Amino acid sequence: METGIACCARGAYLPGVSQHSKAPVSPQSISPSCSSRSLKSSSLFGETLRFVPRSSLKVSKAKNPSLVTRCEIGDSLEEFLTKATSDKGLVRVLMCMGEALRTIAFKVRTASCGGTACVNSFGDEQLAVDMLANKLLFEALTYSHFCKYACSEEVPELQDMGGPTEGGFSVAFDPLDGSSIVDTNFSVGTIFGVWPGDKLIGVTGRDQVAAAMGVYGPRTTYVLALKDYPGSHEFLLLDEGKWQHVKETTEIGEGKLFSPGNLRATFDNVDYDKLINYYVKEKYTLRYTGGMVPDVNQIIVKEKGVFTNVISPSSKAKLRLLFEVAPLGFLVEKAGGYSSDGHQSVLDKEIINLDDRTQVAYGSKNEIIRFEETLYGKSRLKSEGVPVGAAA
Ligand code: AFP
Repeated sequence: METGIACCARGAYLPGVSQHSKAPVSPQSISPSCSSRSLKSSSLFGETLRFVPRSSLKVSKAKNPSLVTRCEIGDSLEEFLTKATSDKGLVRVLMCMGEALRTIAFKVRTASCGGTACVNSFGDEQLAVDMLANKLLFEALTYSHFCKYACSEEVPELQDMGGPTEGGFSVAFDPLDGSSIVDTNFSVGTIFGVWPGDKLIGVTGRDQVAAAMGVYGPRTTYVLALKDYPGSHEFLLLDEGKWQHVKETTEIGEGKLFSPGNLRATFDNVDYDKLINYYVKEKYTLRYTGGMVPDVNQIIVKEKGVFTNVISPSSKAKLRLLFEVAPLGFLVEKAGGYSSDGHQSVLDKEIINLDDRTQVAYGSKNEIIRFEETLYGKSRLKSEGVPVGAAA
């Protein structure tokens, strides 16, 4: 652990690398301790890529004043987590998931694609890359020793991971969202939510203690948020295998950027059709890949925009509340944005079945008001003022 060094005393230079790791990491290399390995500085670009101007350093205020509150851009994942929460079990779960994400990123990058599947072609075990991601995440959670139950979109049944109920966590994940677009080389990602104790049923997204996504694109990032710490935080995977804190988002502003999922529903949902026409008439910029992780991540990174995935009588809900919608809702709301199923925040929806599905929108406040008003004539977020609905 890189503790004992006051990060505020570091000045403009980002922390020296003291952990060693070699990417790629084989599945077996997620060690039981999940300890970080030591690293050498990047031999190709040296230290220059890790230089950040003083002006970009930020100081965050945690709600709990007993926590150290000076998390800085440039912190390693471990430094950030140990400052952001005093819960060592949660730190361990998130560190172990970081190890798995790093391995998955490599497996996605090197998968052979043909026909209907993308397959990991290295090592003795040849697995479809989404199944390999699934396996790596279950392994990471077992090794964390703080996960009671885990459950994935691929295996939607609670698996006992051996961790404690008291002081432990239950984790739901989508191992590789967008697996059908790996071959086209679009960005894909892993999504997960962390709940306290042993329950993933009868809980809501608001009960999460943390949520995160791994984004496998031109850059590999780990975006996470903690219940008791402000903001959503982006960590970049450096070439030496270390996660470095590169961005904090605490506000989502207004801006004309739209990401319209399940567009086929506009055929028999006139209100969704109206909403889409509004975006077009108002000359919004279209940014949609069909991968929910990059499509929602852009709202957090660009700090503006809206993502919609709306249903119709002939086009039913596809997105799963537990594995995708609630964890991403947590990340967007912690970043200062809003979420909605048309009537309420997706974080207030009770998870009744592991496989529950829902329509959803994420975005800035006005975008979510517009979404609710256009689809259902009113918005819970609106007290007064000028209507923003497409029907206005
Ligand atoms: P896959 O994992 O099957 O590729 O699905 C990805 C996804 O669940 C989500 O990432 C997208 O937002 C959504 O599907 C897009 O679905 P449609 O292409 O059916 O609109």
